[in-house]
Amino acid sequence: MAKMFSKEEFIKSVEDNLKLLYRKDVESASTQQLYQAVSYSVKEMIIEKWMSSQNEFEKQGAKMVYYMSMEFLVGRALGNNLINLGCYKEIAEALDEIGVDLNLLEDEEPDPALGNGGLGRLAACFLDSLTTLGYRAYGCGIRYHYGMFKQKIDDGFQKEVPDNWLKDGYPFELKRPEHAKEVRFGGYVNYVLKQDGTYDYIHEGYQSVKAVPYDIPIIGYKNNVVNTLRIWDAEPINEFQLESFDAGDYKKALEQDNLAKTITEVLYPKDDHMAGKELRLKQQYFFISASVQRAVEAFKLGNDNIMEFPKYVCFQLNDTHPTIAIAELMRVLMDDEMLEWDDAWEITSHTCAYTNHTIMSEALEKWPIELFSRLLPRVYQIIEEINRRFQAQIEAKYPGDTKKVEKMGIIYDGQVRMANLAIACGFSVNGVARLHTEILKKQELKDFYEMFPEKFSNKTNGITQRRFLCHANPLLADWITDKIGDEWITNLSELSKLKLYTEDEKALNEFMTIKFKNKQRLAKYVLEHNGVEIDPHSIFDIQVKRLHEYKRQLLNILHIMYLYNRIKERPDIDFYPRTFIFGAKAAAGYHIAKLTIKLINTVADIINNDASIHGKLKVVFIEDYRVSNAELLFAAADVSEQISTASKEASGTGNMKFMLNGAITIGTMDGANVEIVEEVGDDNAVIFGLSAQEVIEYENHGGYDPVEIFNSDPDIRKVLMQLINGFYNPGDTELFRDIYNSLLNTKSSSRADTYFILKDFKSYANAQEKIEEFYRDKNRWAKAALLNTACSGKFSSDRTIEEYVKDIWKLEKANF
Ligand code: 26W
Repeated sequence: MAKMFSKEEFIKSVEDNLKLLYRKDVESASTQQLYQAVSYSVKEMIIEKWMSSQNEFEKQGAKMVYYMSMEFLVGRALGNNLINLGCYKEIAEALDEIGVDLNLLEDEEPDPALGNGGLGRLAACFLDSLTTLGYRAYGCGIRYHYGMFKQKIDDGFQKEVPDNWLKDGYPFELKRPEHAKEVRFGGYVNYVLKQDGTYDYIHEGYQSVKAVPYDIPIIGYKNNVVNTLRIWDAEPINEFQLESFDAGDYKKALEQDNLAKTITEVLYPKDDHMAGKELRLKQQYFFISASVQRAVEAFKLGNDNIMEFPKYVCFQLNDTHPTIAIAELMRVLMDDEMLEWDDAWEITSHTCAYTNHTIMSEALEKWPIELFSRLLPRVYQIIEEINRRFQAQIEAKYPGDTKKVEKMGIIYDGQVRMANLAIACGFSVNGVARLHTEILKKQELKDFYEMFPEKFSNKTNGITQRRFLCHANPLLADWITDKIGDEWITNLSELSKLKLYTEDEKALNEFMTIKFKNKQRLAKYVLEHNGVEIDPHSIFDIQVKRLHEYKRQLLNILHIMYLYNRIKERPDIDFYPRTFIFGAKAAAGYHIAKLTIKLINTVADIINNDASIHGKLKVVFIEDYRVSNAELLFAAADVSEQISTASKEASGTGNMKFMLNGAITIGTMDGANVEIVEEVGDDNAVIFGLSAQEVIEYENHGGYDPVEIFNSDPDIRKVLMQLINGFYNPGDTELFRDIYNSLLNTKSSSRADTYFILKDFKSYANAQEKIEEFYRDKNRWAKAALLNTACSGKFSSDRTIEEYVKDIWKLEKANF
């Protein structure tokens, strides 16, 4: 209980806010107005801690990390802030006493969907753990006016609707115009020869925009530490210049205005597909230049020896998207701080660290030189010099080996390769799961690993149990605290004490009863949002993540079609009722992904309305999958679908959230699944399919022909034929032809069945049969479910952050 809290005071503050904001009282206020008023009252409780934290950190001159990310998928703040303030229950009670349901207020809050998926949510979990562990940190990002699009399912098809999350204002943000920064684009660089024979580089003819920061408090769990997520918005550097307008320089005046308007307008809804658009590069440079300028300015306030910068500051680059920070820090140190190249390089190469989140080639960022040099002439110049010096280093180390330059060059073949810049300059490179890091070392970044082995390390991802257990599953959170105390909330390895209860019948029943109640809660949500009735006694088998071919939602739905065929062929079959639940957004232009969503909804309609199978099978597609409804899904799952083609999923984090909430994983040995199985034991998870090694073998040496399987396996052939014989879509038998072709059509450019769906099909079907058999043994299942929760301690983002701190950031914990 936050010391300054009293129910009466809080309710008074809410009533005052209602009056102040809306001239309303509790009775007459709308739920949205109550949500706003309560949020401002909670903000009031935070402000003191926020100010004192920042002052203490400054006074102590603690080293800090700037976590640079184009995405922060923070989710709703109200409930999470109350949990971390340690007063959720008290506030809920206080509000209940005046007839207000806190849950309803929470549903009024728009999800600040400032991210696509895994990478963005990881950044949010990291801020929660950094602050709860007492480390000084800034999240640096963009205040998109429109976040991840809202997904509407219309006749089974995904429709994208703009996400105007700021329309009612966002109570937890604080505008800081006093910390605004100027960011320059375009123009050209003039060389001015100085007495000492060196040159001064003057940037001219540029357009600039004002970067204005908005700060969002990140509250530590029950520890007076409040860090800041700083998201930058754009404003015209100076209001519309009438004189230049009069001077007929309409274009310049208008352009500056538009520049400001467009930069932070919308998040690129692309996940794992590079968006080579000029605006995307502008967005990257915009928030990075503002953040770097501010970081140097803040450092100088407390320190006058700039060479000590790396001792007090670390820039963690969340994938390649913020990599331009390297050249921008060089620019600021040389052009503003007047340092020589070598000093600037000494600082920069000891300040920047890079995390790789994907091996998908289409996700690796390469910018055309033309675009880069036109938009960022001075920064490009600096990258040219970094590249020249790095290539000289390569030639020195591998004389005459042109292949090395071809693979490691930063500027090559007309492109600026951002990953190469990050690795060549940064002092640290990490993957996000053990298998992924091994694949980076041995395959994707082999040459760099050979040249800089000391830079490479693994940091297996994690998730915050404050949101994904305390907030998402309060029934289970209270039960665990009742059994082992509440230390697990800040030390998740405590959960291992639950192993003591795996032989305790009563405890197992209590555990599964909680799971059943969470399934009922989800069933209520599905009935309200999908109008589909699902039976909480059935097995809830859930796959929620971005729609991507390598994540193989297609394998899941093809298997469901196979199960349906079996039930139709043998109606008396003893089949344990299953409810398959999907949640997934597809990038707007990703055709096959959107077609897969249509297929899932089409199959769902047929199966859900087929009375002859007596509800044995139900299929549900959750519309607009996002952080807030994800919490419901993780708590209600029996089976966690982690079925990506081995070697493709860098880590996954949904897999960890399901494990924490007592679901059993059916999956491939990919990403962090490998470490999940290691922690829980392979008899408490069901693994199938090709290994990463086997997949890489096939990719490097061929030898896989999906047509063979089509011809030899009648079950698979029947299912694939149903894609094109109108069984599911009599009106348009060609609708799913592209999916059929992606699996079999050897003629098309890309290899047929690129993600080995037919190859892993029967192994997957057998694994699913194991799941059914497993589930029928109630005691064994309950034991395994409890063990998954008990063994999930490793997957707290607290553990991940402690590893980053120990090996990369070298931060001291706050002591206040
Ligand atoms: C340029 C467009 C773009 C946008 C986002 C390319 C790539 C991305 C991200 C790297 C994609 C992403 O979210 N990757 C996921 O990162 C998670 C956190 O580390 C991992 O758990 C997932 O395995 C990985 O797919």
